[in-house]
Amino acid sequence: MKGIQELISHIDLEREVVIQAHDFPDHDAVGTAYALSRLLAANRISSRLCYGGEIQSESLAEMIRILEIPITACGEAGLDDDAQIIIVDGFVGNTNIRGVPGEVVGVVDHHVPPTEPNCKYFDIRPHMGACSTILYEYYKISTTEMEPNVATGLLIGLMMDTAFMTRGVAPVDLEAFSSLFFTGDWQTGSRLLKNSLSLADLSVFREAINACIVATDFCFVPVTKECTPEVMALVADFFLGLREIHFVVVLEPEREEYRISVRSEDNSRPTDVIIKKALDGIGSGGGHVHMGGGSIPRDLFPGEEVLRKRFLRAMGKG
Ligand SMILES: [Mn+2]
Repeated sequence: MKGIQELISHIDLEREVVIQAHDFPDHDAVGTAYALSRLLAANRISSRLCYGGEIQSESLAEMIRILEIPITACGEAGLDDDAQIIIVDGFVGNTNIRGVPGEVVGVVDHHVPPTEPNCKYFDIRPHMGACSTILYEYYKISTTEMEPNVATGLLIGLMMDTAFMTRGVAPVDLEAFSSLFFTGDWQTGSRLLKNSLSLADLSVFREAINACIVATDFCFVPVTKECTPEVMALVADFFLGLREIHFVVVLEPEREEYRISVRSEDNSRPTDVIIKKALDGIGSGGGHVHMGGGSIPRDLFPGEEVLRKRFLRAMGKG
């Protein structure tokens, strides 16, 4: 059985342990990283928390403040080559993990990996709605009492990734939810998640509503304004909320690449499969059945209309 004791058996106690959330982390990644560091602490192993890129989400920044999570950017952490890295909610083969010094000893994740991780310990459970649920199980199996702040962080991660328990939910996610709900502070958690937009984001929505192209139940939404992954995800969720729409692609330009955020309400069109087909040869991406994302380097970007048609073809419609 995978769990904290097996992970610990692979850790060299003489060397530093660093828990790394994926680049431009989300609530699930930070909540999981924090829970893991506290669980290691309960086993008398100290660790540091870091992330690649930057925190782009205001609500995540507030979660970190309120829960007093001691996480810093990898660049500021001053990691040395000797560090033992545990990656959560993402995988080293994945493009959203930045190459940091140190040895990757562990991966705890709920995304389908592109290849099997090449490290001492990995626990990857793609059927789970959130990485937070995996940490819930680690606490449960090891019968470790969970601090309220840890529970709140995991609850936020779980609610975020499952869109308040309506997306990709496994039975164990429900078990985790009902336990974390009473151990943690669900009011704070839901307030943070339900106020993640600001007036400044309205311009992106305005543009998206004007630019969207609908073909039967597929909505393609090219925006030209740069926005955070979180706002992109909320734009995608907004369009998925339209009764006629069952598949959404939001396209957004960044400095060096185009990013896409994808949502599906149709199990026969899982986002990870459709993204891989549509971006074949021009970009990369992945995700789960109901939510996914990807990126296309600028020099390979085929143009909005060609990209839209690639998605139509990937869905067998064109
Ligand atoms: Mn996640």
